[in-house]
Parts: sequence; C-alpha cells; structure tokens
Amino acid sequence: MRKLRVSILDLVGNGPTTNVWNRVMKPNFASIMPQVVGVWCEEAGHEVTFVCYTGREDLTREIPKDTDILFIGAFTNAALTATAISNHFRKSGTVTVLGGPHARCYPDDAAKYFDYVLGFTDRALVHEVLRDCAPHRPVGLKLAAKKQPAQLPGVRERWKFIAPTLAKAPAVKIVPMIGSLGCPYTCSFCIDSEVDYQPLSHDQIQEDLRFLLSMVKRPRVGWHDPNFGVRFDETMAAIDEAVPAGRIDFIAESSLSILSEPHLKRLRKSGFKGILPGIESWYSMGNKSKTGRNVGLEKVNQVADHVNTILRYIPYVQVNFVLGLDDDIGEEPFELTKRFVDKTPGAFPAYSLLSAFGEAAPLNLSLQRDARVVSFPFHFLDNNHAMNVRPRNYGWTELYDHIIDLRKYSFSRRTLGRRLAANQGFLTRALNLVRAVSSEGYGRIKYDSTIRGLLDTDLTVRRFFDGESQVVPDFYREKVRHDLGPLWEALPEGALDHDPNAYLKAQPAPLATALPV
Ligand code: B12
Ligand code: SF4
Repeated sequence: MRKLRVSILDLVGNGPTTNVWNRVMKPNFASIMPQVVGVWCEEAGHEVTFVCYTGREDLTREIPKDTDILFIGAFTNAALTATAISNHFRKSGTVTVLGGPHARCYPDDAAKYFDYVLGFTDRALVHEVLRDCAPHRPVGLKLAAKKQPAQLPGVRERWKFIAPTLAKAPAVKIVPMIGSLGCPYTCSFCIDSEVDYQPLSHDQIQEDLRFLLSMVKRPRVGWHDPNFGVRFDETMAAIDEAVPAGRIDFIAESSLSILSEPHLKRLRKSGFKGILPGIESWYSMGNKSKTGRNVGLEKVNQVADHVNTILRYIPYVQVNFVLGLDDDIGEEPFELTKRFVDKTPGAFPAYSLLSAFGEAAPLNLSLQRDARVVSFPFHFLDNNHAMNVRPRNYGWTELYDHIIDLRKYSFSRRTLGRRLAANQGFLTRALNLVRAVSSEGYGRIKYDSTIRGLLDTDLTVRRFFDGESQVVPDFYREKVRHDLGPLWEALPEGALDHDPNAYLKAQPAPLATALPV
C-alpha cells in the first residue's frame, strides 16, 4: 500500500472563538477515538498530522493542503463545521472520512458530504478505509464494525496526540481515559441503551495509569466510560493497584445506583474528585437512580439525601437533568427540581433539553413515527441550543417559561452564594462560579429568553417549531453564519437542512402478511 498523508481532526469546537471558558476547558473535552485512529494509521505505515480544533486554530495552516485522507471526529453540534471542512478539502482532491457521534446518529445525511461515514470503528475497519482511500461521490460509503472494538490503544501509544492537546489548556489539564464501553442499563433515550456493556482490559488500564504517572507529576484523569464503575470492585482494585493513594485525581460519569456509601468511601480513597450522576427525571428512570417506584417529592428527598452523601466524599458533583420529558406535566417537575437545588446546595445542576439525535436511541423511532422531531440545523443540537422534540405535555412558550425560570433560580445570586458556601476547595468554587456566570448559566438564560421572545414575535420561528414550515428561520441561519466564521463560505448548499425522519424511513418495510388462498 502506498504511504498516505493522513490528517486527523478532532472537532471539539464548532467555529472560531475567543471565549475564556472555551480557552480554559475545550482542550479537556477532546475525544479518545481520533487519537486511537491516529495510532492505527501510523501502525499501518502512514504519516499522520493530528489537530484538536478548539476554536482557536487556523485549520488552513494546520491541516496540510496535500492531505490524501482526512479523518474528522464530530459531535452533531459540529456537523456543519465538519461538512464545510470536508467540502473545502474534497475540492483539492482529499478523501474525507467522518466518525464519532454524528456519524453514528445521522449516517445517511453525512454520506452526502463525506467519502466514508463510519459507525462502530475498529482497527480492521480503519485499515480497510486506508487501503481503499478513494473518493465516493455523490454518496459516500457507510461502513461499521459489527460491534465496539475489544481493545483500544492506551495512553502511552496515544501520548503523542494527547500531549499537544493538553498543552493548549492553560490551567486545568484532564487526560482522557476509558475503562469500558456500552452500558448494562437500557434508558430508551440513550445512544448506549442497546450496546452491550464491555469492560476493557485491566492490564491496559494499569499500564495507562503507570505511564501517566511517569509523564505528569500530578495528573488528572477524565474517564469517558458511558457509566463508570459498573464492575466496581474489579475496576477499583485495578486502579488502586497501579496508583499510590492520592497521586491521580479522577473525574467520572456514573449512575446513582453505583454510588452507594461504601463505593463513595472507596472512590474518595482512590482520588476521585469529580462525579457526574444522571437524575434525568422525577417520574421515571428509577432503576438508574436506585429510587425504585418512588416518584415526585419522595424521589426528590431521597435523591437529595443521596447527593448530599456523595458531596461528603467527592468535592465536585454535577447532577444531570433532562427537561421536557414526556412524563413531565405542568410546573410540578420544575418546582421539584428547584426544591432539589435548595436541598443540595453544593451540587452543580446541568440541564439538557430533550433531544433526539437521529438514529442514536430506540425512543427516536417512536418520536419520528409521531412526527414530533423538528429539523433544527445540526449546529444547534447540543442538548441546549434547541430542543428538537416537540413536547408532549407543554406548548413551546409554556415550556420555555418554565426552563428560563428554573435556570434563573439555579443561577440566582442566592443559589450561587449557597452553592459556593457549600463547596470545598478553590477549584470546585472557581469552576462553579465560572460555569454560572459564563455561557452556561447566564449565557443560556439570555439565549433561551431570545428564543422565547422570537416565539411571540417571529412567525417563521413559531411555524418552524410547530412543524408547519420546514424553512430554517433567519435567526438560526444567521447564527450558523456568525458561528462558522470563514467556514460558512465552504458550507455546501442545502447543508442547513436535514430529514428529521431519516431513521424511520431507513427501517425495513414490515413483511406483508401471507393470506391463505
Ligand atoms: C464521555 C462523553 C462525553 C465527555 C467526553 C467527550 C468526548 N469528546 O469524547 C464529555 C463530558 C466532555 C462530553 C461532552 C459533551 N457531550 Co458527551 N458523551 C460522552 C459519552 C458518555 C461517552 C462517549 C464515548 O466516549 N464513548 C466511548 C467511545 C470509544 O465509543 P463511541 O462514542 O461509541 O465511539 C465509537 C464510534 O462512534 C467511533 N468513533 C467515535 N469517534 C470517532 C472519531 C473518528 C475520527 C472515527 C473514525 C470514529 C469514531 O468509534 C468508536 C468505537 O466504535 C456519550 C454517551 C454514551 N453513552 O455514549 C455522550 C455523548 C457522546 N455526548 C453527547 C453530547 C451532546 C455532549 C455535549 C454536546 C454536551 C454539552 N451540551 O456540553 C458535549 C460536547 C463535547 C464536545 N466534544 O464537543 C451526545 C452526542 C450526540 C450527538 N450526536 O452529538 C452523547 C451521545 C450523549 C447523548 N446525549 O445521547 N461527553
Ligand atoms: S445509565 Fe447512562 S449510559 Fe447507561 S443507558 Fe442509561 S443514560 Fe445511557
């Protein structure tokens, strides 16, 4: 096989930015898979240029013009950015490949703009693409491994890509690691609800941690496991054996059902400093939060006690909620969340708007069947800048009023003051303060208030939300143009639109019932 000039782009940002939060934190949100693909490409004898785009890099300078094949890893909120870049490079003969959450969720749409669109990706698949390395136009090849890879290159092999990415983070530096894939739970809105749980090798985890200790004096590790600690004792034993107590700080996403008090004691002892459990809803997901059949205020009290217990052991706790779920009716769920915020002053509440990412989850099929998915441009699908599911029990203005009210409550001076007073340590307080006053807290109140205003004053917005028009309103078009900066010029015609029911249409037709003759 000829030696290829491979470029790999991890799109953490989706457009040029000078925002302070982005500058400080974006490099810490880098993905593992683009680094993995880099290792696999080098293994196959190719020359690799790796760029983690945080919104501050000049891509025309960093990605060599004579790139033979460009791999882009993108979330859906960076899909338009990825599309513009692909279009730009394809014009000068580069073959492009899309992987990551967007490729898994919207493969049919992505195939219009990339030569290859990869779902589950393993070494064999990457090598197959490198061997083929040919333009596939107008419709790209959609390829996927049968299942998640059994193993991934570790930190040592990925270090040449990790180090320059971390060098971009001026203060907090978080090394991305992973110990498992998939999840044993089956939350119907989640991309992993049908992906088998699979632990990765403990030997590999230990080798990663030991290597890290040899490279960094006091490392911080962010676990990318969809649900950390499913096989709790085995995983913790592996970590404890490799890391002397207190030498590494860890952050992980884990479900409440895993975070029992004995487990919390162990996590604290092993250096866990940040935990992000999901509560999602006061009326469902009881198995995940270990609240069984308890709902409403009873669940609030039980979960608040639990989260306060977590806070006694782990200084940084972010609790995740999904707003606008079908189980929610009226103001009660929002009022319950406010009670929860009062009862757990130390926890940071993170709110996501119910979102259906294409083919990600089984729930999306029924939402598409009910014609409830709104075709907001991909750029806004990040759980916050748009809710692309028409709510079942709310009108849009009513829902936005509740969301804005809840956000204002959660980031009011009083609540913020209580939060900071309840927090331990400078870093926890600083992070919670910055998150509240930056684009996340205040920024989303302002953004949601703009949308709420447009619902009253701009008929094109109202008709788009209600599904009466498919024409993307000017507000959204202009925002994409603004956010993409010079990349807007490279965005192909029609890329702002997508079929919100593509998943449903891709389903095989039901077999005709054989009638007796
Ligand atoms: C860990 C995680 C994070 C971490 C790390 C993010 C990161 N950069 O990887 C943090 C906390 C930072 C994060 C942040 C966000 N996240 Co997140 N996150 C996850 C989580 C829990 C696990 C993903 C993971 O790493 N899995 C392990 C990898 C190895 O497996 P995989 O993702 O299935 O990838 C396979 C293939 O897709 C492919 N692949 C993946 N990447 C690439 C890249 C290339 C080049 C190739 C060829 C192949 C390839 O290979 C893998 C092996 O088969 C998922 C939920 C879940 N249960 O999966 C959400 C998820 C990916 N996140 C999501 C979202 C929306 C976000 C945020 C936008 C939330 C927010 N509002 O801030 C941000 C965006 C961050 C960013 N980069 O811009 C969505 C994405 C949906 C979508 N279509 O975009 C998910 C699916 C959750 C959901 N809502 O359903 N997240
Ligand atoms: S527990 Fe988390 S990762 Fe597992 S299926 Fe539910 S939402 Fe997805």
